[in-house]
Amino acid sequence: MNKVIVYIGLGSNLATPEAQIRAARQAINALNAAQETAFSSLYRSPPMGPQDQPDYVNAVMAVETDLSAIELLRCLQKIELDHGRVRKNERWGARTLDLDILLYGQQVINLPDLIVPHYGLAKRAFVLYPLQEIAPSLQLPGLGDISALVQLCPLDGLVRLT
Ligand code: A4P
Ligand code: MG
Repeated sequence: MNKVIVYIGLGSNLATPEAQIRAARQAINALNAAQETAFSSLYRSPPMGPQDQPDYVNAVMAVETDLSAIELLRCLQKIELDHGRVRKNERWGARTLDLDILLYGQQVINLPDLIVPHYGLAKRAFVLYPLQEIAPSLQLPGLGDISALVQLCPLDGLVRLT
């Protein structure tokens, strides 16, 4: 099967977020079927959604994989659960680990369980800025140039961590 470059958004705002992001990176690399090709800096930002929760730490990772998009989603969901993620009913509530498939090659996917490009991608500073850091000339299917999207997106308090 052909290899595809996939961009994964990582986010955490509980239980030492930086450590959660690092552990998730290791767990993704431990999947035999996915090899890291790039990893952004870590970024901190105030919560989007309910404000009574801690700041988030986010990053974006590129991997090369021959897993299908759904197979990869199942692997990422298992990693979320292995890292103490508890799914609650509250939308956008605090979480130890959130792994989103941002882009799967140039494919547009509309399945009940999987929408790619990720629906929030074009409006979220905590996704666009780290994505641009590792893929400065990326074209997003249906959305255009990464640099044009970044220009339209205010930082909203996003800070790059060293
Ligand atoms: N799903 C559909 N498409 C995808 C995709 N491309 N990647 C489905 C991953 N999952 C996808 O996800 C809900 C369902 O989305 C899954 O069952 C999957 O089949 P979830 O992780 O259970 O729920 P969620 O993450 O709480 O919901 P949602 O709406 O995806 O939340 P978001 O959009 O991930 O936002 N503020 C800051 N500063 N930084 C953050 O990272 N994150 C969130 C969560 C809120 N506020 C934030 C941040
Ligand atoms: Mg999610």
